Amino acid sequence: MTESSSEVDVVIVGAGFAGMYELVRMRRAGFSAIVLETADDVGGTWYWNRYPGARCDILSVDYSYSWDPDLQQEWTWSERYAAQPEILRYAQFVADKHDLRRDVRFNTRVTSAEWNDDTHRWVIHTDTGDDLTCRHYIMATGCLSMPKVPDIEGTDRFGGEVYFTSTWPHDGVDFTGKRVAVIGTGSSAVQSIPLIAAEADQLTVFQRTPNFSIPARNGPISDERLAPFLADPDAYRDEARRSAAGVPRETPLEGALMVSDEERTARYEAMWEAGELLGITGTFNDTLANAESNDTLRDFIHGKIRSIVKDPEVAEALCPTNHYVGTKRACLDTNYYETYNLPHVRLVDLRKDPISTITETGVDTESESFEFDAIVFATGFDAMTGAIVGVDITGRDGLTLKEKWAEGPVTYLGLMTAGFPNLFMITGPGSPSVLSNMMVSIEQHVDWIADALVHLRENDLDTIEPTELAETRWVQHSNEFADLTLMPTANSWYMGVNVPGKPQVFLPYPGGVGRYRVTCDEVVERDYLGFALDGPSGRIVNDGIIRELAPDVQVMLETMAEMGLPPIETMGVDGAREFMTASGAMMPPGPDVGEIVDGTLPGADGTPLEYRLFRPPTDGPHPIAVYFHGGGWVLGSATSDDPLCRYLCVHSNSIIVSVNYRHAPEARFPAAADDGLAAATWIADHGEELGGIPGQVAVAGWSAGANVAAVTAQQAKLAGGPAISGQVLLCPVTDGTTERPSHTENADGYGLTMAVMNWFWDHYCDRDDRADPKASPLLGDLTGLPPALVITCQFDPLRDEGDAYAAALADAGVSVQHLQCPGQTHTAVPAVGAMITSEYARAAMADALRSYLRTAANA
Ligand code: NA7
Repeated sequence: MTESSSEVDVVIVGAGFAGMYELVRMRRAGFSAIVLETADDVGGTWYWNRYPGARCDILSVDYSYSWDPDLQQEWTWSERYAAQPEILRYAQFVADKHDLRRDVRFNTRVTSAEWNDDTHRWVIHTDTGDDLTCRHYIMATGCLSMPKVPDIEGTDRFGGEVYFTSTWPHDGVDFTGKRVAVIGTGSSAVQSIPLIAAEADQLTVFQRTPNFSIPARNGPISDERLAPFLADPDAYRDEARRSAAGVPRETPLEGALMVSDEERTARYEAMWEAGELLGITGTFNDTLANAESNDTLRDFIHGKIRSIVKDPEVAEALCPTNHYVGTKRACLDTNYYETYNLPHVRLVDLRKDPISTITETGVDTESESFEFDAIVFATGFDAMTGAIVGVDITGRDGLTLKEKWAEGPVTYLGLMTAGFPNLFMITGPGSPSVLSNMMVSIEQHVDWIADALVHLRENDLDTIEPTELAETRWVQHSNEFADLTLMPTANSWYMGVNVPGKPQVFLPYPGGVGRYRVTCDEVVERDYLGFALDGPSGRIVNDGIIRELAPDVQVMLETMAEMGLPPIETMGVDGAREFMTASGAMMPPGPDVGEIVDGTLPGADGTPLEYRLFRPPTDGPHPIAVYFHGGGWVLGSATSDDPLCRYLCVHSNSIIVSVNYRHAPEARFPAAADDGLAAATWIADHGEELGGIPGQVAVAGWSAGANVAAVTAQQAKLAGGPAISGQVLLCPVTDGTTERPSHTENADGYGLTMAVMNWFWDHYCDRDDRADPKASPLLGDLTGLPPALVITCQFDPLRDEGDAYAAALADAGVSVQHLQCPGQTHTAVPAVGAMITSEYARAAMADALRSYLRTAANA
């Protein structure tokens, strides 16, 4: 490719690690490609960020290419965390080895790019005046490459030396004998401050937000740490690709609060000694999700800071208190906190004394004037989107990317965005990127893009572009994941908060690189699901949603699949019951209630039925709801749905009486149905004795328990009592025919399977009896029934029969609230404290009970 050519298959912007590898892949695939690069050499981030102390914060053995196996033999890192000059030399070595520079136009900045929908080409304009036309336009521009414009008044007034860590002079800076200010205490500052302090006459650090930092313990990597890589590099890399953050690590099995104080401290000490970024939040499995767990880590690091920094006031100022550990990118340092013990180093806490202006000679805070010879801005970047929207990119119909992303970036998989065909982003917003080892994420994106381009060529297609549905739902999925964590609570650049006026949305995908890779691969396997592909042979729109399950449900199902448990129906009845008891014991217990009373009441045939009564902590008497547990009429007990009962008790401020009923196969149909009515009658009659409001009860239940509840409401109507004020039916079994689409679509893979459902039915009820409304309440007379809340879940085999029941109740004139829960499964809603995204469904259950019972009490 020569400079005079103006048309290529692919233009790649950026000659950092992403652009370099993309060029390799394009060449290998036989595409003509040009890389445009502002700098005069390769290296990207490592070309620009030359400040003292700049080094990676992922071990170099991990932060290195895997695509050239020989490279792993040819290059040896001198330290655990290589410094910038060594990483830049590595990039240059790769460029030399693969003769990459011949396809790179250095000193060339892309100024704008437009899509031509007639020619199906991008036109790329550069500041050299040379335009390029290409089929595919790939932004390999990095996540932290657009320095934040200084937002401090008077910045350009300062007459002394001004430096930005992000664009450091190539021949270095000598601070000897100088009075130096560093503004900012992010990673760049934390790395550079000790080295600047070693030279400067005086160093003043202006800190707005302290960060969490642990010692990097840099030096040669230990044989022990390197051993797994050397033993089998391919397996090691493969593990990295499947891991959460792109580095092989054991997944912690415990939460921070599950171990003793001593054990927790010992593990944190080990983390502090190990000096690895991912270890900070990777010591326990709930550090980034549970505030209380995170507090234990915060306290530990605070203790370390206080033990190192001698001046207690300075130590306090350095202790981060306004964000959880890991919700802003934590740092690895070498002597950072120790530096504040030096007599010529001063920390100015801007939270107490903000900067009012930068002056000709220094910095004025609200209460003090400082004079400096040099100011170092370590103020960060317009992260993840800055470099992308920094170029005027115009897609189809004149829409610019800046306009499209005005409320925050919208991408499919962080790779592409609708309206901008053939525009790819490497590690774009919506991909794991900055939450991961960038090398692993870069290689995965480059490979995916290269494969997509080959796919287009092989299928005589010109363009690829995500559908709006696919990208909207991807953004939603990513946000839902983020909302399961503490990450969105911090004022971080992950959230765009550091740049004034930037929309505040969580930018990277927080589901982990392994899971993300599986997702990207699945998109391809499902014929580029969520993409429209177009070419001379026609347009193929494969609209769809790649991840419909709520993220916590997805994680739960993945965990269960990994456990490889045998199907319940193969365990035998006793085995299944034991299994259900054991798995229930592993669930969070649910909220505290005022009182729990265990007792028995007479069933339909006089058999004593256990019940557990949950009384709210508020003053009574309270109205009463009768709750029937799930378990397919075969499994479960009065205590097996404890967490949900506790939740309903507290949130509806009602007594919940969870009552057992006789189980199959020992007592087959209609034992459970008859016991439901007997229990509701007894509880309504004995309400006062139970400390509640007598006369009326509501009924509630889950799954087969919801079947018993629905049948009880019908039987009570037919029997003329007891008075049922309302029915709350969660994923009810309503119809024994099991021939609806959801029975097939969701037959397997979502917790409750049709195999086990059929096993339950067979134990409970003869086929001939299933048409009886006491087995299939959908077939009953629904007129005159009490108001109902029916909750159904998208990925539940029972979804359609629940939906049908809600519709039939409404047709019969019953007041029905029908809540259909997208992304949820049969077992998700009862999992109080474990499944966060179904909280609204539990809240709806409690609200419904409250309203039925209060209405009844006031009647
Ligand atoms: P960061 O982590 O964004 O740090 C920037 C720092 O500058 C941070 O402490 C900011 O405080 C501070 N800052 C920014 N603007 C101001 C103003 N106006 N006044 C005072 N202080 C300010 O960037 P880095 O370059 O250190 O690190 C970026 C990443 O590169 C790093 O995480 C690694 O992944 C590599 P704030 O926290 O906003 O209050």
